[in-house]
Amino acid sequence: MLELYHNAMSTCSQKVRLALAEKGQGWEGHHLNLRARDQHRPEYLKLNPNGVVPTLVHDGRAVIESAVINEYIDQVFDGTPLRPDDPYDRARMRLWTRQLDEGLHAASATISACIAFRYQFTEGKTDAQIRETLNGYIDPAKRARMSENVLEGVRSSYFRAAILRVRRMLDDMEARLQAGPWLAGGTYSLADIAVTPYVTRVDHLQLGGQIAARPHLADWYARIRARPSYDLALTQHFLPDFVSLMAEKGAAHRDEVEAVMAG
Ligand SMILES: N[C@@H](CCC(=O)N[C@@H](CS)C(=O)NCC(=O)O)C(=O)O
Repeated sequence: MLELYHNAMSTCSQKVRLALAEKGQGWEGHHLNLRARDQHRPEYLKLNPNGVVPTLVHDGRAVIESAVINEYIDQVFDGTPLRPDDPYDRARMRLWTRQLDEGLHAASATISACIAFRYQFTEGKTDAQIRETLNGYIDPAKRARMSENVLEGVRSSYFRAAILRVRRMLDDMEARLQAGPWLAGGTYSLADIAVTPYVTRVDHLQLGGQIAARPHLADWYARIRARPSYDLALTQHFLPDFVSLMAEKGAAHRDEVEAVMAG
């Protein structure tokens, strides 16, 4: 039995749903409401002590960390391989997946929170309720970052560096995709899967101009969205409230973000 503890709009969950869709693997879902802090409930912390989604439970055994989960999925389930055979290409694939845990995921989360998601934490909430939610983050670095991002929005001291980090991802992808259709080797791989949610987030935040300005990236993104896995793993799970909040607030802040991107 295969169970996935996930969240519809979480980038890390999207990565894992993509890998499962590419493998044609069915799963039973347990949806966690991150704003209601389901991820911090004691029963969930037994599965994932980091208090984050996703968690894959395969025949009763939990696997955590989306990059680790995706390699596990590729090893355990039949279907088209998602890791290149060639050791050099596989190393390059891991460089793409690894950078998410080395700042890129945090940068994307910062931009999303500063521009849009902060309103989900603050609207209709008392100061005490907002504090309680922010104090709930288990990782102290994340707690500090999210507190400032939610309270200060685009004035957060984390905002500018986060935009520049995401710009670097877009530039790195454009440079790599000039040499071939996929990020690591000659075939679609976990590298392409890993960054798909983050490029989608750029798009949702009304920064699609940054994708269009990079022709190889734009072509890759069109091919990625045409894959059945994108519909199954992402589009079918998009929450209209989240998408419209990102569209509204993203448009309001677009000039500001574009100015940092251009700087
Ligand atoms: N390195 C982890 C990061 C997981 C992560 O940060 N998940 C986010 C959603 S994308 C989450 O659960 N956030 C809620 C929280 O931190 O309380 C992974 O790749 O699985």
